[in-house]
Amino acid sequence: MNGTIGRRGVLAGASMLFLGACSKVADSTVGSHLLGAAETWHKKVHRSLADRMALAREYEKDDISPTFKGNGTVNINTPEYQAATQNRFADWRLEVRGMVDTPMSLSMDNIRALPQRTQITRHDCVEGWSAIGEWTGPQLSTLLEAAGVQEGANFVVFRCADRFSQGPYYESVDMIDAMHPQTIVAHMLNGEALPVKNGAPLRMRVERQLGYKHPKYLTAIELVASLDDIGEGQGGYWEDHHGYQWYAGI
Ligand SMILES: Nc1nc2c(c(=O)[nH]1)N[C@H]1C(S)=C(S)[C@@H](COP(=O)(O)O)O[C@H]1N2
Ligand SMILES: [Mo]
Repeated sequence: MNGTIGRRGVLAGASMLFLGACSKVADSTVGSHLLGAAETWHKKVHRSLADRMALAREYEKDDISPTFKGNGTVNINTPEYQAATQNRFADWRLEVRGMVDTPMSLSMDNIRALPQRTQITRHDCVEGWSAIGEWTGPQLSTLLEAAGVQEGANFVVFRCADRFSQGPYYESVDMIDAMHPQTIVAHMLNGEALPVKNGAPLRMRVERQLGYKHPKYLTAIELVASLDDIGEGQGGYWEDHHGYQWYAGI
């Protein structure tokens, strides 16, 4: 796959799967009504893929919430993090590692120098609150294309600097959410550097997912084939410790 998985790569891979399945049915002697059923299934899967690629609603400046509350970890009481806030995260690094051709360690300047996306979206937390904010940062797809995703990488794991009760906070998404145009590595909220309570200096925005899938205090992006060896194997902090759904699409 040449180290890059674009939107096309994901779709081409998916349609190859469908073609394989359909030709198997066609070869069988079971009859054409089965083929018809397969076609319906084929269309449904296409529809749901298209649905997964659809954009989350974007709002206007006037819709921005006056305050965007901090939830979960809202500060990190380690000497390292406190020192990092003091020098405005000049030494913060974001690693891109795992199943990539070129592992990277990016500075905040590197991240700010990439093409940026700004989006005003609504964040929905399972605890029952929402807030609208304007987020800015490079698309995750830009970082993944630069690093060169290797064939067989199926998930992106996000590592965070904070510990949240039982341990480190981590999350993961599949390649469809990873390559989604609104999945960005945000370093700004409402035109300002990301506040500490909202995950300074970097946090994910995965706009088609619920709030807990948006990791704050981001330190690394890891490409993996399987989630089995990540934490307890369910793909994230909430999934492993509190039984939340891994797929929290909205
Ligand atoms: N590292 C880290 N990321 C996190 C959390 C956390 O506690 N630690 N909480 C999650 C939850 S449940 C929500 S709703 C959002 C809250 O984002 P906010 O603090 O910007 O409101 O961050 C998510 N990402
Ligand atoms: Mo949440």
